[in-house]
Amino acid sequence: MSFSVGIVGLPNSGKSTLFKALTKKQVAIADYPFTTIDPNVGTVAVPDERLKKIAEVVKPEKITPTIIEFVDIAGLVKGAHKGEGMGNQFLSHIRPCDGVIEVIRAFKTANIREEINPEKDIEIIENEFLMKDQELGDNVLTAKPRIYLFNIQSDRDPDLGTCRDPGLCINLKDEADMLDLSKEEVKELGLRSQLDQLILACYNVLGLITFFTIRGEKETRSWTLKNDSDILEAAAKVHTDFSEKFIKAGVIPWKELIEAGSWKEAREMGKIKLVGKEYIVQDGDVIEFKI
Ligand SMILES: Nc1nc2c(ncn2[C@@H]2O[C@H](COP(=O)(O)OP(=O)(O)O)[C@@H](O)[C@H]2O)c(=O)[nH]1
Ligand SMILES: [Mg+2]
Repeated sequence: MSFSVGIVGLPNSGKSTLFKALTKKQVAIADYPFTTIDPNVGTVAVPDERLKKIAEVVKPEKITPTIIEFVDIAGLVKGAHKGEGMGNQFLSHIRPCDGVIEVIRAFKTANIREEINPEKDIEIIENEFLMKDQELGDNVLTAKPRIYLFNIQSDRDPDLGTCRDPGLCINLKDEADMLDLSKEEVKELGLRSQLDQLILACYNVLGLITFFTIRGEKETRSWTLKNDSDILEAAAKVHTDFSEKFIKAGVIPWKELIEAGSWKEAREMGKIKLVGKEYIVQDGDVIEFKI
């Protein structure tokens, strides 16, 4: 199971623009056979320099990045909790998500004449969450970790307020336009995508960490885990056999592996720590399960 982030916001805030830009990063579905094939769900590779650096040392045939899912959730309007617009349908789409990105319109267009008011838009969204939670007597929606994405225009209007924390100011139109340009053109125009930063911000706000596995020279892979998980939970991510028949695991921080130059050398230098099932996995651990 991968972690998922719902993209919510009022109509025309830029949700689908963001979704389209993010899913350009879509990875081959074959590696993730359990991913649902749904046009509103996109599987996105989590950018990680560490994976690249480990692969430079290990030289595997295949590098597989861990993923995070984004869901384009349409239909949030004022009164959705009472059934306005797509009403309850949209709220049920948010429920299974681990967190949400609130896309807030902070750009002007000729065809959108209403006043732009990011703070008011946030209030409407949060109020819909709150009303729904109160109605159902739980706190499912208001308790979701969130990121505020202020969809700004290049010549940012200072009256539109500053971004909220945790959040980012991104020009989604630029992000979408960048998709049609070559790498060289993007560089020439001095553009810089902030999508990687957004993906990592989601990772942080959801309290996720990454660990790595090396399968000989076959495959080097990154995996996502909740912060504070023990090694059995990490093992279960990789293979049920690894958790059910777990005996111990060899663990080394990714940087030490790079410094050693190879797994073999790291072992000879005594850098690979043998751990039992109580071990709490640390962000950046490279793990070899022994069964
Ligand atoms: N000027 C400008 N227009 C945008 C921006 N983001 C989205 N739009 C436009 O706003 C409209 C709605 O965008 P869309 O992503 O479909 O919004 P959604 O309803 O939230 O899914 C489209 O016509 C987009 O081209 C932006 O950053 N700047
Ligand atoms: Mg849309």
